[in-house]
Amino acid sequence: MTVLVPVLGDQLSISLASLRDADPATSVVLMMEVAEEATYVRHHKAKIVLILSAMRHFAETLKQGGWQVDYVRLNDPANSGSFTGEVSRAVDRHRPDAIRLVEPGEYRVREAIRGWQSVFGIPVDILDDDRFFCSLSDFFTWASAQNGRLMMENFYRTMRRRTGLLMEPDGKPSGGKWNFDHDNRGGPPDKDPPGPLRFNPDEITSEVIALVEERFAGHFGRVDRFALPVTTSQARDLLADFIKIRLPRFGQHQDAMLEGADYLYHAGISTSLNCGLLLPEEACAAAEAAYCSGDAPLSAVEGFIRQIVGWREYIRGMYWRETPGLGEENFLGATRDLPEFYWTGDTEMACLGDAVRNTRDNAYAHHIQRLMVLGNFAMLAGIAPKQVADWFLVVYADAYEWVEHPNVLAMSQFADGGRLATKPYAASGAYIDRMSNHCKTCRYDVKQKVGPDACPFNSLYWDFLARNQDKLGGNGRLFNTYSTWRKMSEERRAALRAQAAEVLAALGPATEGWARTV
Ligand code: FAD
Ligand code: DLZ
Ligand code: SF4
Repeated sequence: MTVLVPVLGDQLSISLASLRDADPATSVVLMMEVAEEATYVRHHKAKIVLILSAMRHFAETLKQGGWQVDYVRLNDPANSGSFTGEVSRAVDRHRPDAIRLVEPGEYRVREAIRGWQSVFGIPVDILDDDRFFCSLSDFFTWASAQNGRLMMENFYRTMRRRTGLLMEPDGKPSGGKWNFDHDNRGGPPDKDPPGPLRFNPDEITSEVIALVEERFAGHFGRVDRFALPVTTSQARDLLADFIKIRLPRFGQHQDAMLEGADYLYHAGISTSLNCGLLLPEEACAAAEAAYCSGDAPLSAVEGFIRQIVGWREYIRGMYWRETPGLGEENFLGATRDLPEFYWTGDTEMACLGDAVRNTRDNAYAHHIQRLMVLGNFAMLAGIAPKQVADWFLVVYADAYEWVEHPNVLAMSQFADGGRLATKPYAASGAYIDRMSNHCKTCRYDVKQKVGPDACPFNSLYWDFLARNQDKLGGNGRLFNTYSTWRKMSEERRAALRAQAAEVLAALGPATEGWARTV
């Protein structure tokens, strides 16, 4: 009996369910570099390098562990370019009795795999991806018991109880509180702390960089400073360094931005978590241990663990609950094209320019840059959510539809009408000024709302609310905001809307079309 075990590029965990119980003597592990995965959206070059290099390293690890690995390279002349095409060729080569794989992270791929059994005429066994704390069936059970409103905070508390993370023996949360958000609202620090560990490309990565530069030359982003972890051992070093150096102040500066500071106190571990090099339980256990040993305060550790046990797991559950519909939603009816500067960074708005620079150079931006600068501006400007989602999927090395769609479409663009977030994450320049030092050097004046020097976020904020009053006016959490709008004089409101119209007219559409598939 021969079993073909396809392992996809975001399944690079030695404890993967399909490998865990398999017999190396009768299994053939299939790893496939396929063009379709790099081009269904035109991924940032660094993401392609990351996945291909990590796949090649993982294949070596498997071989050393006694596995038979059939590895198909991108430049193999017979490469069909797709998962289904490569599994078909592998079936011809190995004549397996069955195919066994872990469910993929994206709906698009899951749909393709569902057809394999009838196409290949052999059993296809699809296993749960148990590299998450919460299985999808447990998430759906939790969701169906919520009386309609699926609050992340409720899910998070359920997960804390279930995992025992930061829980006391009496069943109470450590420190007597579930949430230390109030301690975690500090503004920007004076200087950038030492960033995440950087890993110089070895021979395998250098070869992949050359391949990607040649084959995907037209894709967005820089790869000449590629330094992401591509093995589990590197990912663990990255995590250990974060726990020691940046975790203690992670909470305090979680929402802050500093010009030129790419990671601030963030961990930079999402690329490793999402392709399987690092497991979420390792990250949480390391953070909890730092609290127990007194090396990091509870507010920081709780904040970090909430991101992983709460947000990451909740987002994944929401993706599978809401997909495929979510990708097409557009509650606010936004239709404008994505402005060119999302690709070029060529804007006088300092906050946006810095976020795009980080994105282009590192295939990274931290949460507040993504949510309150890039996402916020797109929503205020009324950019079509599908274009915003495609952009986010292209530009980040940690982007997969399961994590990107709920974050972008539901959280940052309110395209789902509020099933995930109770109100839109809309903010004027004042928020960015409070949380960053960008406004100090910006050509615009954050205090001004109209006139040639006015911060564009200010008029766009009010215009967004006015434009969408029929859809958002009844939202209780926006009651005070709409009261303020109504109390403004008619002239003031007209001036703000005229200013916003000028800002929008100057945006113009993107011409590069990086996101479009080739
Ligand atoms: P840290 O701030 O150090 O947080 C630690 C970990 O918590 C992260 O590595 C991540 O695994 C997890 N986490 C935190 N917030 C979230 C969240 N909202 N959803 C899921 N996991 C979370 N994350 C992705 O992994 N891929 C994406 O494509 C992605 N797109 C996003 C788009 C938007 C508009 C927004 C607002 C957020 C997005 N996020 C995405 C979530 C978050 O921004 C990134 O996980 C984070 O910036 C990764 O950097 P880090 O490892 O330094 O995170
Ligand atoms: C992102 C990516 C890229 C760029 N290339 C490959 C690849 O060549 N082979 C592969 O197995 N996986 C790749 N991936 C990751 C897949 O896109 C990911 O496994 C699916 O989207 C399922 O989540
Ligand atoms: Fe951004 Fe406005 Fe501040 Fe400039 S003034 S950095 S555009 S918020």
